Amino acid sequence: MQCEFLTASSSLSVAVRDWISSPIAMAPHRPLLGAALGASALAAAPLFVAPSLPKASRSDTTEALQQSRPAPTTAAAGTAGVMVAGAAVASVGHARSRRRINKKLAAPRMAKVSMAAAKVGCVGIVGSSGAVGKEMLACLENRNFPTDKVRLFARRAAGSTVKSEKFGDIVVEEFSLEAAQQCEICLLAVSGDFSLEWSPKIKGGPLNTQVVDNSSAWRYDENTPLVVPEINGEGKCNAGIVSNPNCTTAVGAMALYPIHKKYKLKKVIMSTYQAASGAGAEGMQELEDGLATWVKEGAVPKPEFFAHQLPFNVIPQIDKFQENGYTKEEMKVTWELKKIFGLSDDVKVSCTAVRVPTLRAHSESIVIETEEPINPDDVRELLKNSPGVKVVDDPASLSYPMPLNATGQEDVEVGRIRQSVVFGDHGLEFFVSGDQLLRGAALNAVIIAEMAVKVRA
Ligand code: 2RA
Repeated sequence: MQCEFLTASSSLSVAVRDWISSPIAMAPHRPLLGAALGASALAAAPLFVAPSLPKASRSDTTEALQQSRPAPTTAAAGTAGVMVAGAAVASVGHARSRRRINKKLAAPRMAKVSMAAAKVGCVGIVGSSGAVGKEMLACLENRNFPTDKVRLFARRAAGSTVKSEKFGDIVVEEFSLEAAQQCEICLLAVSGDFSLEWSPKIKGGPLNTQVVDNSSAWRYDENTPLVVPEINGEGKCNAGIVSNPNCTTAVGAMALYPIHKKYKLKKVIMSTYQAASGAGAEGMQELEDGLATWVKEGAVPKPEFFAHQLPFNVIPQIDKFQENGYTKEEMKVTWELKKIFGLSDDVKVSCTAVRVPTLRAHSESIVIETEEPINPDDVRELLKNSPGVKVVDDPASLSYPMPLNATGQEDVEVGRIRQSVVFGDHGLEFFVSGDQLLRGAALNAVIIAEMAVKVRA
C-alpha cells in the first residue's frame, strides 16, 4: 500500500515536505517516525574488551564509508518503506529549517565563556565547508564565542564568501600554515590524514596556536587528550592538540558518565541508529536524492556513496570491519569510553553500529550492568541535574528521545529509562538521541575551545 501524498506530483510533494517541517507537523508524537525507527536494528553483541587502544590511524571514518561497492537497489515500497520515507522526508524538511532551529536553541547548560573574562583575537576553522565545519561556525555564533575574528579554510570553497551575523562577511581561504598560525585556536574538521600531517605543525608558533581536532587521527595517541568537556575537560584543554571523540561515543557518554560516577559501570551494550549526516554532507545528499527520486519516479537510484541503498533500509555496517568482526565505528565506542572515563580493563563495552535513513541526530539503545544497585527513578533525577543532558521520559504522554526532536539541540535527550530484565537491580536500559553534528562534533569542539580560552586568559 502506498501513501497517496508520496505518489503525487512533485509540487505536491514539496508542499507536503514544507508541511512536515512546520511546527505543527513536528509535534513530538508523530507515530510515523516512531514506527520507522522501531524497524531499525538492535543487537546484543558478544562482549569484547580491547586489549589496548589502537595506534593513531591514517584512515578516517568518513572516507572509509565509501566502502565496498554497492549491491543492487530497487526500492521495496511496502507500507514500512513508505513510513520510512515519511520519516526521512520529514527530516529533509527539518534540515532545511536547521538554521531556524539553531537560532532557537535552548540556553546551554555548560557556562559560556564571559567576554569580559577572556578573549582571543582569531579562531580558524579548517574544513569549513563540510557538514561539521559549517556547524562549528554556527556554534561560534550561537554561543557568542569570545573572539574578534573567524577565518575559514576550505580548498574547494576558497574564494567564496560566507555571511556571518556575528563575524561579518568571511572570505574562505586556501589553508596555509602561516594563516592557521595567525589564529590562537584552530578547529579542524578535516580528514585524519590531513590532521596527522598538519596538526603538529599548526600547534605552537607565534600565537601558541592550539588545535581542536575532530578526526580520529589523535584520539588514541597517549599524549593527546580525548575530551568531552563536561566529563574530563578540566585540565586537558590547554594541550597543543586536543582530540574530539567520535560522535557516537560523545552522544552516549553524556548519559553514561553521570551514571558511571555514581553506580560504577561493569558492562555497556550499545546498539546505534545513526543518521546519514554522520557520514558527512554526501551521505545526507544521497538520502535526500534517493527519496526525491523515489517520490518522482517510484524507484531509488543506485547508491554511490553508501555501500547499499539507505532509503527504506538500514545498514549494519559503519566504517571498516576489524579482525574481531566488529566495525571500527563499533570499536571506537569501546576504545574511546575507556580513555575518556578512565575505565579499567574489567569494564566491558560493546557496540553494534547501524546506519538508518534519518538525516540528523544519532540515537542509541544502551544496556548497562553496574556494580552498585541502580533504579530508574534515581537515575532520572541524577540525569536531570547533569550537564548536557535532557531527560525526556514520560511514556504516558508518548514522550521519549527521538532524532527529530534532538536535531539542533545542544543537550542529548535520554528516556525509556527502565530496570533491565537481564541484569535486574544492577542493570538499566535506556534510549538516547543526540545531535551528532553538535554534541558529537562541532559543539564539543567549540566548548573545548571555550575552556581553552579560559586557560589562556
Ligand atoms: C558516522 N560516527 O556516523 C560516524 C562519523 N564519525 O558515520
